[in-house]
Amino acid sequence: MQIEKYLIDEHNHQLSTKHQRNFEHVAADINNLDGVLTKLQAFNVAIPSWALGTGGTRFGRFSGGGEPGSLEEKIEDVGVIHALNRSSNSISLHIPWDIPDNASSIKQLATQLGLHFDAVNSNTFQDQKDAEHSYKFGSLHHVDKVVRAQAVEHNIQVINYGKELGSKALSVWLSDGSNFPGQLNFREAFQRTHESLQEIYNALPHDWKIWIEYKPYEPNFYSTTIGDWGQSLLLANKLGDKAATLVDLGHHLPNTNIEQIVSLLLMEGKLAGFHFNDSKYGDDDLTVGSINPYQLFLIFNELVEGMDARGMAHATSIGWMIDASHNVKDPIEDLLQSVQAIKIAYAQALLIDTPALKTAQQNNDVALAQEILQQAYRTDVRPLIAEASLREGGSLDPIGAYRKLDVRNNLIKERGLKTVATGL
Ligand SMILES: [Mn+2]
Repeated sequence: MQIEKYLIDEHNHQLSTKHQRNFEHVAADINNLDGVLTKLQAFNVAIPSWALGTGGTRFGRFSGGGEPGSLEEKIEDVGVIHALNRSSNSISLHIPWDIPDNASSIKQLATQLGLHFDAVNSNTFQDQKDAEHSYKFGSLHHVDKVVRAQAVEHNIQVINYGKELGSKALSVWLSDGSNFPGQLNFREAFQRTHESLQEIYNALPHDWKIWIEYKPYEPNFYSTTIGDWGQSLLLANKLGDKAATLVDLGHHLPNTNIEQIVSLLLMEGKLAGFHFNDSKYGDDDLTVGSINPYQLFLIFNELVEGMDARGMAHATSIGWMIDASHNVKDPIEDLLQSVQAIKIAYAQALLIDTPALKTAQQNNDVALAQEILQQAYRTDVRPLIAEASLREGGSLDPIGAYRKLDVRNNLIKERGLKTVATGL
C-alpha cells in the first residue's frame, strides 16, 4: 500500500498550532537555525530488508499480521516509512533472503517511491538449501580452500546483484570463529580471512566500497575471527582504500566506549558507517535510543565534530543504516521510532557550542565541558525534527500518523493475518 500525501497533510494540519508554538520556543535559542534544519532535512537512514518482518530469538518467533511476503512488499513498507518521515530513502538488501529476481522492475518500484539501494549484505553464516559445502566451521576463514572459495563466490554474486540495483557497497559480517580453546589457530584463521577478503576486494567495481563489520561473540562463544574494531581496521588497512570498518552499536562488550572508537576511525578515514540499534546486555538489536540515548548522543557528538574536522558531508560521507530486530513491536513502528531517535541525537549534536567546548577543553575546565555537552543533550529538539520532516513533505508525527491512518490493519487486509517475512 502507499500513503496518499493529502492524508499526511490533513494530519499535520490538526497538529500545526501546537507544533508552531513548540517550534518557535526551541528555535529562539538556536543561532544557525536554517543550517541545522537543512542538515536535518538532508539526513536519511537506510532500512534493512530483514527488519520489516517480526524478528525472533532462538526460542521462538511470533509473527505479526500483514508482514511483507516478497521483496516488492518490503520495498512498499520502506515507502510507507519514507512517506511518513522523509528520512528513509534507501533500503539495504540481504542476499539470499531478498534476491532481486527482476532487477529492473524492482528498481522501478523503488524509484517510484523515492527510494534507492544502499549497501548489499552477504550471508555466509547459514547454509543455503543447495549449497555444496557447509559453513558449520566458518566461511572466509575455513581451513578448507573449497569452502572459502564458495564463500568468496557468494560475495561476488552479491556484488553483482548490487550492481544491477545501483548499490555502491558490500557489507560483510562473518560469524566465523571458534567455540572452544584449541579449535582454531588464530593467526592462520586471520590470514585466511584476509586472503579471502582480498579476492572479494579485487572483484569490487572501481566506485564501490567494502564494509567490514566486527562482533565480539555469538554465534561462536570463544573467539570471533573479526572480533573488534582493531581486527577490522587491520584488515581494512591491508585491503586498501575501498575497505573500511562498519560499526554495529550492539557488537561491543558492555560499557565499551564506542564514541572513542568512532572518533579514531573517522580520524583515520576508515569509518564505513553504522548499523544502529540499542542493547542492554549483548547484541540485543533493540530500538535505537530505547536503552541508552545519551551514548547515542555522545557518538553523534564525535561524528559531527570529526566529520566537520575533515570537511565531510554529514548525510552522504558514510553509511547510515539500522540493524535491529523487533520481537514484540510492529516492525514499521519500531523503525519509525529508531529513525526518530537517530535524528534526535544528530540534532542535539548539531546544537553543541563547539568553539566553547574547545576552549573549555583547552582550559581543562571539566565542569564547563560537561555543561556544554549536556546543554545540547537536554534540549528538546523534537520540534526541529518535526519541522524538518514537514519541510520535506513528511509528517509532524510519523507514528501518530501511521496509527491514525490505520496502516497495519490495511496491510493485514491486503496481505493476510498469518504472514512470515524472510529474514531473522
Ligand atoms: Mn549489523
